[in-house]
Amino acid sequence: MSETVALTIAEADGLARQVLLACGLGEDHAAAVAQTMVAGERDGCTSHGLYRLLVAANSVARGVVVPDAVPVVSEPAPALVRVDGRGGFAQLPFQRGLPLLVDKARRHGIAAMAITNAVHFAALWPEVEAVAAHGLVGLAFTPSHAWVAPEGGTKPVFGTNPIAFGWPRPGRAPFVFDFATSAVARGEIELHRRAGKAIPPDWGYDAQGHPSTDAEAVLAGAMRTFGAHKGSALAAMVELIAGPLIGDMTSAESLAADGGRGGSPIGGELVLAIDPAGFLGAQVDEHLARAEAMFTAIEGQGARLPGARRLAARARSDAEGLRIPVALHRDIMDILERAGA
Ligand code: NDP
Ligand code: PYC
Repeated sequence: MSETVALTIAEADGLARQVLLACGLGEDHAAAVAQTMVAGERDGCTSHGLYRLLVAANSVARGVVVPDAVPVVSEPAPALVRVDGRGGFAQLPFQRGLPLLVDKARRHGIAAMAITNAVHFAALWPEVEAVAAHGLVGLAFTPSHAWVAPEGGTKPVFGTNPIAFGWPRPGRAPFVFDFATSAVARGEIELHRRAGKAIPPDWGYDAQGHPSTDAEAVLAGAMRTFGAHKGSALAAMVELIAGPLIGDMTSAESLAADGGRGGSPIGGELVLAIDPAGFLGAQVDEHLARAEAMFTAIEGQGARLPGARRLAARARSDAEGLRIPVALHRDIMDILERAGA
């Protein structure tokens, strides 16, 4: 018997929307949230793909997220955009704020958007990719829940706090990386737990502060930062610039606000957009062409660019469609059944 279920990308999008609508999301939220989950599945980012339907349904059921929130866009300063997510998922606020962010980056050379009061369950690369699609350099940061110990400690302080970067490349997909500042995304540990698989010993500690290969024990203990003190410093930076700097919660505050409900992180996200033409004017093409030499030097020695695996997975999914584990498909269909849809 096959252990996967085949779906076309259109079927996956339809299923994701149906589930999200059944959970009570408004049409516009369901469309935006489905888009990011299906993009994750399509690009082989399974920890932030259709698995996130289970996570989103849980956040709605536990009252963590406002399913039909109407985001409010404002302009606190000429180069700044603020989008108050009003407690809803972060995807729609991002979509609502993006046109103004792009416009301000073009006008001022650089602009920033703070999304506040939103629930975050997703990968950040779709957002910097969307910024780069406008020919702009993009950076995005968000805290999560306090699950990660600082280097040298064993008790959680930081979130998994991803950093994403997008660089537009003439005539081809942008250069994009996106990683948690923890050794691995928590979603990856959750997938190991679902599959009953051990995790590497350097991903985290059990509740007693001992390195552990038991996914469940690390989820209940503390994750580790990537790159020792360097990841720890970057995680602290994300806490600050996507927390207090924009008037929103730290990961510790987000976990406290969750109050044991087990929902996705609540809080803020900072998105920066830089227009290369701001510094370079008419010489922008010449300098973007120089940047290509760096990519050639990386790939020319057989090293791969971040994003290359994802884009290869995208091409494969576009040609062959998607395959998801039977157990995941069953759990997704269970949500529909429970909702009576
Ligand atoms: P990975 O460690 O899997 O990948 C991180 C980045 O490194 C990707 O851009 C990846 O490119 C690149 N990469 C991986 N291996 C190589 C290699 N050998 N050579 C060059 N580049 C490489 O990601 P994480 O587990 O850290 O994070 C996964 C996702 O989880 C991210 O999308 C992140 O946004 C999300 N997340 C979201 C959070 C939230 O609060 N919303 C919190 C934490 C994580 P490629 O994709 O091509 O492999
Ligand atoms: O995988 O660490 C994670 C995560 C947190 C919020 C969304 N994804």
